[in-house]
Amino acid sequence: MTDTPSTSAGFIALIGEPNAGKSTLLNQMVGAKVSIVTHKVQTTRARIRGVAIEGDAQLVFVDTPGLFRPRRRLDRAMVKAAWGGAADADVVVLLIEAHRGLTEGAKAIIEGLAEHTEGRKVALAINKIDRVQAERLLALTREMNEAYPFAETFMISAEKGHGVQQLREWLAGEMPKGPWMYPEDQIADLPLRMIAAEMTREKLTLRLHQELPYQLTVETENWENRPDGSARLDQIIYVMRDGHKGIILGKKGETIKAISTAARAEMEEFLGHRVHLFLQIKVRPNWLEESTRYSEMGLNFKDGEA
Ligand SMILES: Nc1nc2c(ncn2[C@@H]2O[C@H](COP(=O)(O)OP(=O)(O)OP(=O)(O)O)[C@@H](O)[C@H]2O)c(=O)[nH]1
Ligand SMILES: [Mg+2]
Repeated sequence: MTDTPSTSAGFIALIGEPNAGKSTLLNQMVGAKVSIVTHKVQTTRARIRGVAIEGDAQLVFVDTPGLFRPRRRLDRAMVKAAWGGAADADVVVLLIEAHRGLTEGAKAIIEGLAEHTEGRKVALAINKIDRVQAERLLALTREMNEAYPFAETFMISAEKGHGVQQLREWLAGEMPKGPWMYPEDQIADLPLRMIAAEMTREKLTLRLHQELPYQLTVETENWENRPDGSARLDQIIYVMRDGHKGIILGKKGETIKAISTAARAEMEEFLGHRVHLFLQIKVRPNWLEESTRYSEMGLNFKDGEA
């Protein structure tokens, strides 16, 4: 007789430059959209956990904000959260974009790996392989492995799902033996009110131009489940300037209406019931320096100190 458990479970941090496809990969692994995705950089702001099961292994994926050179308090807190995710994980997966290769940003991350991962295995995932010729991948694999001793290299398309199963199986084999950390049917570990706020922020980011998405934040202020099975959600969009409010409202309120409709549809799909969504915009010139805003996002305010 042996009391070695048959199950295993562990944390896998997804790290990489902004836009590498970390959130797309998390959603692909979990099989549901728990982390928002846009074509713009710096979409994810905090660590988001998604749970997947492969055989006897429970894989807890930690999506992190992209790693870049931070300027603002918010940026610094995001980068700190990302490296913190790598430090707490059992295995780290570094994502790079196949068509961009070993960029300056990727080099900077590789320089930080040794310090932040302390002997933990780091796998390389070359993502977006659907965008390049196969020949290029071999050369890139060689170049990357000369830059860092990756435990394994995977070529994937997080969006299309190519190569994702191989990565999953390898990760399952790397998980420490032990009991599962979450119930079998749990796919995300972040409060629903935060997921709902993120959904609205995604729609705002997709529709607004230039710097505006980086100058706003969304919070779910009130969530009321109603007897008829629907829910009323009140959310606040914090912006920095009066002018921003006008842009988000749009002509005759058309922009905010479109954003609200799209966000509500996604919430209803995720929650499986009707949602009444009420959005309010508040001008708060200094929200980037308010600690409450950070805790609402799941970030540490102090991490943003220069
Ligand atoms: N062609 C292609 N596009 C992809 C793939 N994976 C992700 N993308 C796209 O890349 C963009 C960025 O994806 P995200 O998942 O938001 O990237 P991220 O690394 O989480 O970005 P941040 O949160 O900003 O750090 C989106 O437009 C995705 O649709 C892929 O395998 N192929
Ligand atoms: Mg992301």
